[in-house]
Amino acid sequence: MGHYAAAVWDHKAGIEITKDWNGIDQVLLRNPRGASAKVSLHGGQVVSWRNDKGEELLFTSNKATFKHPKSMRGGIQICYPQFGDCGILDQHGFARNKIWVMDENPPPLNSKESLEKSFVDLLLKPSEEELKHWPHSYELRLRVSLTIDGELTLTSRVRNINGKPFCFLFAYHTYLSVSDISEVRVEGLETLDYLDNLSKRELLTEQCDALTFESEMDRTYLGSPKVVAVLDHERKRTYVIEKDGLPDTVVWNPWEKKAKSMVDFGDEEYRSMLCVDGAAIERPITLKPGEEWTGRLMLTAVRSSFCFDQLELQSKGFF
Ligand code: TA6
Repeated sequence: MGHYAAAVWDHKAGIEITKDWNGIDQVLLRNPRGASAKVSLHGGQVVSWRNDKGEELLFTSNKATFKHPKSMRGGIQICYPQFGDCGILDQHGFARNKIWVMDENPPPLNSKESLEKSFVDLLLKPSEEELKHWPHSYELRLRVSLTIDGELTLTSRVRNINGKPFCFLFAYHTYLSVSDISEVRVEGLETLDYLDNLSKRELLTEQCDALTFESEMDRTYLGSPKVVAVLDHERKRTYVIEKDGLPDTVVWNPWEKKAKSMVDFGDEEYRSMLCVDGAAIERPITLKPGEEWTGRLMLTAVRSSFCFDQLELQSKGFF
């Protein structure tokens, strides 16, 4: 492991390459305080995010299948160029089922990004064979970074490599680990319109101040704010989800009946997870030749169950 300098550490210093059970590379990012994140070249999937106490913050099913091309049930999956099963491709698109490559010489962090980061760039480009199924010339670059404070950032850049214009949907399918779903509430989505995926995407309006969970939920909140908070009262932990370029938020818990119907998901595991996905799915994104889109997700785990107002003020630097 490389040397950590007082002010800034070389982004390569906090990086370790390992192989998973199928011999596929995984990249482990560490920060000097003991936090870590692991991303697999299978699907560009973040398979682990741990805080400085080594606590795992993402959910992974105990019954997950680790067999290419199916993505592991859990972590943070890259859903591209489709979300859901409404298009011509597999459910949630092909990106999460492909083997990506690591960019050995990524462009440096830009001035807006903190220098105190360990990061890795993964790339996905279409093969000749794949172009037959989805004939669009794109490059998808995923930068996964971990700050000195243990904040996990995923930045995806989709570029149209001078092919004909194409459009796509995108989501970070994020499985958060929670103590028990009955202890969880989500703040930041009140008064928004949402599509209820359990009733043919009926358009409804959120009436509650905070989301709580007593049954299956599968909703796409439209035009959601930059900051959404997931509060776990039992663990006194709050996940702060900040989004750029991702106007929608998907909230999903399968609950008991659907949990039992999924072979790669334990019957009771719905109690210890919640999906809250930063997404761009209501309106497809269109890229003309040479154009680029960026979607950024920043995840922080805060040690206390702040109320949302405090989090919003904190995220704006009021204290
Ligand atoms: O999170 C929304 C959703 O589309 C749900 O409807 C459910 O299908 C979930 O994604 C999981 O999808 P997957 O293909 O990973 O089983």
